[in-house]
Amino acid sequence: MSTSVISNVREVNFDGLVGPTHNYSGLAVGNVASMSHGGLESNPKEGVLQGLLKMKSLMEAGYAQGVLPPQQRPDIGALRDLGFSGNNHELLARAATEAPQLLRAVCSASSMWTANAGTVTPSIDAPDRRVHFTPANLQSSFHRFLEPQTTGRVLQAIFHSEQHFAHHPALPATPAFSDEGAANHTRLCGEYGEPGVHLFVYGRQAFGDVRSGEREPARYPARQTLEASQAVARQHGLVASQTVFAQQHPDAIDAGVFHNDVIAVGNGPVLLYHEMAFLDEEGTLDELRRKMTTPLIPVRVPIEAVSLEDAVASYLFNSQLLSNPDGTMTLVVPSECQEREAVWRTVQDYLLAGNNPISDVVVKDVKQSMRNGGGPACLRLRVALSEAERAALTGRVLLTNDLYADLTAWVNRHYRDRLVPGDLADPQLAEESLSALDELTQLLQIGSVYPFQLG
Ligand code: SUG
Repeated sequence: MSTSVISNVREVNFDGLVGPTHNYSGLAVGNVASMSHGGLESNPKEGVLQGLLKMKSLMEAGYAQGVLPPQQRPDIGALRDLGFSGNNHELLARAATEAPQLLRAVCSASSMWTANAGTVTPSIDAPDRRVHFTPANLQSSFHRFLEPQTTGRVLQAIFHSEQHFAHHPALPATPAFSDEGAANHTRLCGEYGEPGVHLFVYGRQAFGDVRSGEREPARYPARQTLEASQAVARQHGLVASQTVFAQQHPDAIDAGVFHNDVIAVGNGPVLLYHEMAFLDEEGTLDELRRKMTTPLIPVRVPIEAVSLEDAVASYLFNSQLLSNPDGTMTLVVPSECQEREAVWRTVQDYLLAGNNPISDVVVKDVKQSMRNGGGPACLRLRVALSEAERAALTGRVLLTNDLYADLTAWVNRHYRDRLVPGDLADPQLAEESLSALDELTQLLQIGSVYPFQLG
């Protein structure tokens, strides 16, 4: 462990492709957008193309861009585990009449939000100098609890080299270890190849002695536990000097901030956050300052500038903060930010005009995802990789013009442009979805990762 800095480390954003069954079923409790759009018509084709366009424009601007495949939906195996039987047609028809809520859950395209796929520690921070991964158990909702197994297989297929990558099991899927992955984890550092400090944000403590729940949200569930965050840090070999565990403000969770990435985003030494992000704002910043080897640059947005309601509706803090070679940063915001006057004014007069590295703002339309509560930052999993680690990736997963062209042609061959929850029982949709995914694994050259491929 003689190296203290690794050169040529870049952040690669691995965006999740929106799956062919993308729909609005209102499944996510505490997620205002998902709850309010349940039952609406969705457009899976538009959704996946919006995501691909975001990826392409960031690739063209010089950022490293990766792709992660969606999951097998409908998850027929989950329906079988729940007692439905017969061939796929019979089983889907029975689920649709007897338990439509289960059918909706096994059709959710929620794996598009790869910020929840897992937690990643870059090699410079790990004692064995490998990149570490833990798939998130996502046990707080049934439709997302279905993700971790395939997520683990996909991550192991792409980050396959044992020399460079280490994979850990998802934490026990029980409320005490409720884990939602990188959406509640921010690594702060100087250059990407320098050692960083890991900020883990949790909503509740499972085994602590919090008296009568007074510091926990009252209205909506806290999805991440302190114990889960601590366990992930332990798996990755992170020690106390490298970690800060901060509690999310319960009032923010009750206002619809179901993940920390709905109210804060960090990159390099910059932490852009809303004043209601942390229960102990000063304590959190002090600890970060003490542990970081580079000066922290906090960019605090006060509640007078952006209300919690505006933060949740616009997803300002679910923007991507991207580093440029000249030391400046670009903020990739969802177009909903332009629709809220207070938010747009804050972007212009405060963030861009302020004394901080954010030098420009790029607006992206990811409305299909936004209506289910997923903004630009939800759609990507950040993996900081050295040149050797990038070269060790398996499959065709780094975006190029050719891959973009192949993926859009694949979308045009397979995706529907209209889906209402009632369509989910259509056995034809299930067949279309599986044949699209089978073709995708060939296109991405990642081998067999789906249950239907594994037999
Ligand atoms: O877990 N929505 C997701 C949105 C996740 C956003 N991710 C981050 N903030 N990182 C969720 O609440 C809704 C699916 C539906 O209703 O079909 C949903 O699961």
